[in-house]
Amino acid sequence: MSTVVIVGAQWGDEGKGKVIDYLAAEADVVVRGQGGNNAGHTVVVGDKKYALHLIPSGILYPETINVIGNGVVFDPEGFLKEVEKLEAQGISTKNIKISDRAHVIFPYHKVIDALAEEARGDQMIGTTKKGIGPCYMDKVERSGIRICDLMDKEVLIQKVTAQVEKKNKIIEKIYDQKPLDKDEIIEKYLAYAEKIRSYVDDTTVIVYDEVKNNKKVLFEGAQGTLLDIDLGTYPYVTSSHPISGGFTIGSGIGPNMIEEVLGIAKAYTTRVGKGPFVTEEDNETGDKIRIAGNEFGTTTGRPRRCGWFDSVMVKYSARINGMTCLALMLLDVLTGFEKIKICTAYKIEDKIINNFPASLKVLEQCEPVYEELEGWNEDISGAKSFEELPKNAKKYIERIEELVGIPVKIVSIGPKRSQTIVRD
Ligand code: 2SA
Ligand code: MG
Repeated sequence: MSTVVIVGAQWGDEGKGKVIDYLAAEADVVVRGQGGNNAGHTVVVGDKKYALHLIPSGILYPETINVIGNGVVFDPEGFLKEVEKLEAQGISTKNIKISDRAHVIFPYHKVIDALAEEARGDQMIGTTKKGIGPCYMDKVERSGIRICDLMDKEVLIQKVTAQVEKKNKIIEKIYDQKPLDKDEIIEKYLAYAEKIRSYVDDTTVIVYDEVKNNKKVLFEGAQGTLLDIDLGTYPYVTSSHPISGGFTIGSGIGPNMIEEVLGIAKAYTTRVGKGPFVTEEDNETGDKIRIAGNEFGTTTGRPRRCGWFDSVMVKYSARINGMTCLALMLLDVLTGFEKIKICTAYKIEDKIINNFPASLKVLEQCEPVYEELEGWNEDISGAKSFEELPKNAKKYIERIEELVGIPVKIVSIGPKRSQTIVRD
């Protein structure tokens, strides 16, 4: 297949970075189309570990073009820090293209993100405080500042001046905090502009041409399906479209240019941030998964909430993304559990629910209906094929395929590139 979309099937952190890195070996282009440096992808190569946020995971291959598409919200400070870190690790960052249409994150977005969270009190979303939501708000309100504006000194000064004045009113009048200094922001962003200028391009043309020339293009989703602003667990979601359809808008391609949609799911479920989580194990089981899976946020270091695999949710994900197959990640984390549970349906009192509900109130009342499978104790981290896996691990994978309704083509049994089983 020459174009593949990779999406998170759950609430993010499914291990997309690893799969993308694996597939990027053969890709000509890797494209990000939504979110920003709220994302955190960990890629392990040999004994080196790379934490990527805004830069596509194809960066670890010197020949791959890495596109930051128009749908991304771009934080120049975060970007330049990431570039610096990668360069220090010996990774060339030459092959990055930043869309001239992407919206830019400014300090007032981050300040407002944090203040709005605080104001929400116990209704807080648990955002990464990277300014993502407020930047998308400006975009939708049609007052955002884009990369093409950042590239034009006159436009930048005019737009930042207007925005800082407006945002300071919010910061001072609503939140009773110190206003931001416009000149300081302008000076900083003019310097950033020069540092990123060589990366800026019309990425819609690059992506289109590459697809038309039958090059291998990977669309790298960030966050996960259930964090989608439209189809996720609203309002406990991010402000963009992490689903496959998000790429048509977020990178400027037609939907008919997407050939395959690979969903990435963990062999269990995690969530960072607030919101309902039907299969959560807020107990010793959850702690055991968290420790075995090192379930802490890549961007914020927050401990992730952990629980069992939820097939109601992943089946919903498979449907709304048009997933053609699934990669099942972190299967090794479940080694040593005597019994492993899979949620096959939800119920409220005696009523069985098979489709993922829209209402949070309903979702909060849902109890998981579990099926219990036998676990395995064998170390699976060195398995080279599906056949080599213990009988119970194979049964677990096959049951997931049955419940979700699509094949599991990739099984990950450890963080290394070599610990990846690809099935025919
Ligand atoms: P935001 O900052 O506005 O996008 O937050 C809104 C919700 O989206 C969730 N969110 C994430 N969930 C999982 N992983 C994410 N990336 C980092 C990681 C997170 C981290 O890979 O670990 O390091 O903490 C991510 N980004 C956003 C967020 O938790 C809110 O629920
Ligand atoms: Mg992550």
